[in-house]
Amino acid sequence: MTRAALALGGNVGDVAEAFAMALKALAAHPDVVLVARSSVYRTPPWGVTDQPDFLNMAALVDTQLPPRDLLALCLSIEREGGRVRDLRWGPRRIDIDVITYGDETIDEPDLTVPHPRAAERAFVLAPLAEIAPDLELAGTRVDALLARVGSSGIGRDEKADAILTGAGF
Ligand code: A4P
Ligand code: MG
Repeated sequence: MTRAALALGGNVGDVAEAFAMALKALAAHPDVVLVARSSVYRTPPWGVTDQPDFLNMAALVDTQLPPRDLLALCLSIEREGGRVRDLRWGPRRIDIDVITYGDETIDEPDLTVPHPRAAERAFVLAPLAEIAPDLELAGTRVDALLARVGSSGIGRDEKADAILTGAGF
């Protein structure tokens, strides 16, 4: 079993419901154990800033799936979540990124792990610091990276969180 960190985000439609659906799909997979989930955070849009706030969260899974199969699972869950791929960094209902896969470094055309932009993104680091503060990205702990980038404008979304709790997560 390998422990992997996943980051979930979305800003279109009922994102909390999409998160619940995604956690359910992960937990239901025979080769995936859902170990932990963070709270849900409301975050200002990064990249393309002229779009609605995002909801973001993180999850830890233990899995027997090789990294590419874990990515394929995440992408298939994204598709079920109603995501339409169009504008890079643009609006979407749900996006699932593989942030780490054990301590493996993967550099392939369609899979880069650790996720190359995670270390500079508070919307990834804040949820991750809640459930895995000692996880390291490029040799630096997630909580230290979060302290570096700051978390202004980011707060927990109690209503979205309650939807996940209500769904049994
Ligand atoms: N890919 C390669 N490595 C990975 C990995 N480690 N995890 C490939 C997931 N996917 C990986 O992804 C395109 C391809 O990247 C995938 O098919 C996979 O083969 P994508 O999700 O379509 O690309 P993207 O999401 O448009 O671009 P990028 O740079 O991955 O953006 P992010 O990181 O997904 O950012 N602001 C806030 N506040 N919160 C957000 O969640 N998200 C984005 C999108 C922008 N701004 C945001 C947020
Ligand atoms: Mg992505």
